[in-house]
Amino acid sequence: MNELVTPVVVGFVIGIAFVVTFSILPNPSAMVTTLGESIVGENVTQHYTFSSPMNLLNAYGTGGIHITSYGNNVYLTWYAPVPVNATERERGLIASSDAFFARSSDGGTTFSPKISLTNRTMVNDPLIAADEDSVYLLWTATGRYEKITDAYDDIFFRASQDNGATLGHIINLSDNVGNSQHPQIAVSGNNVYVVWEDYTTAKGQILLRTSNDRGNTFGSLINLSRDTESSQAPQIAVYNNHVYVVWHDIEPEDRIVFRASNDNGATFSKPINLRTVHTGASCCPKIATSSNDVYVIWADNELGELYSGYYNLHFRASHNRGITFDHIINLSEIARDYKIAASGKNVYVTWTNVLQVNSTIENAEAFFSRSTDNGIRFEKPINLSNNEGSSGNQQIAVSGNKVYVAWVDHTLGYDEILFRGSDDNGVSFGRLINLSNSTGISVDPRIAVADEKVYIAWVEFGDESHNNGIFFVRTIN
Ligand SMILES: [Ca+2]
Ligand SMILES: [Ca+2]
Ligand SMILES: [Ca+2]
Repeated sequence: MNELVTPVVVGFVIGIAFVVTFSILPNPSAMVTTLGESIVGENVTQHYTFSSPMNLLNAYGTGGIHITSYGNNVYLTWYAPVPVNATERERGLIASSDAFFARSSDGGTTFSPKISLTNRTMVNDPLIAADEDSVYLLWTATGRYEKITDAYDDIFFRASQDNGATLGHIINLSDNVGNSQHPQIAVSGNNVYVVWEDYTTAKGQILLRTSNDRGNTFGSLINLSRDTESSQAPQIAVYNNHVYVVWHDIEPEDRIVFRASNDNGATFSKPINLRTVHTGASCCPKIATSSNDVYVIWADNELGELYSGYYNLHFRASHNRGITFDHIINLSEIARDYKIAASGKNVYVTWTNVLQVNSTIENAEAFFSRSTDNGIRFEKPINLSNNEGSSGNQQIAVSGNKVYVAWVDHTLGYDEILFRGSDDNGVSFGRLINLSNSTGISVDPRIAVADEKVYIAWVEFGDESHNNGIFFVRTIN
């Protein structure tokens, strides 16, 4: 689901990677004031200053970027098209892609050259997580195959124990006949959890593998779903030894299914269906946890399908580690593209509120709402964007009392990455900041936070103002 409000080039373009020397080009004259006349929830005492955008990779067709940070280290992964080699051509492949990794050990001032993560083909969905000196990388690619017609996706994993300086061997976590897709990763101490949807049987299954030694070895497969039901879109959250997994069952009816483990993923509770209505469609849960509390949001359209993009954003909280959940809170009736984060007793949700101007034009807005009582009540939402163009694809990051939201905005007539930060737990936000300032298409923002620093990366489809690439900014004092 997760529709973007912006055009995105999808697929593998057999690319010509232009090698261009790095440069910061002058910004076009995009005045911040044209992005929103009335800044809602503005607190002018809050200032955020970012470095000029740095192009980490002058290349076309990159996507799927993810960023994370720990201490002074910043880690980035993405996929990009690569030429088909002789073996692949022999096997019937006409396009291929690889996953890449780059790191900074100086707070995002400089980055290492990119390295290829795999010799597999058709790489997709790279993900990254970091904890202390460990870095975990995950991606989807073709498993063993003779001809592309008998190729199936598997989930691959690779760890570093030295801040990304060297990477360990590649582990194929699924290694089965049938597509293994849409992985998610969560980390707590020495424990690493990888969950994905798997089509080894006719129906989608939610599979989990756990490592208790920082990704050196993994335990056996656990099937969290039931063979008779088709399941997809798993999400995972961990807190100490508690592991929470939620997913979407599409058969025999739409359900949002939750299971909890209190023993580092060794055993799981019985499935709970969080969805209490039994008509219409639902989709795409997101999960967050803090201490004993677990929070889940998802899309619900009791009246029909979700194609319209108009649906309820439903929320439920558990205060006892997922044993029971409070009743449903309806956060919005015109939401899409939602995210959730938690810190202490606070829960933060951001989503796109869809406001249709006419049949072809919509003005979507980036909304934000918070709860300060573990999700029992939510405050009146703040319209973070409050401007005339489409605003959406928000990302949120939280650190202590800081809340950061970035999104894609089309108000200027081209896509820009906008940012607002809060240093008072989301009570108020500083001014809008245009991070990209380019007439080219700027999409897919990703935020990482560590040691009071904010790092944001996005994909740029360049024009005369900027080159193509993955662009990166960091907060500076
Ligand atoms: Ca597979
Ligand atoms: Ca807007
Ligand atoms: Ca732009």
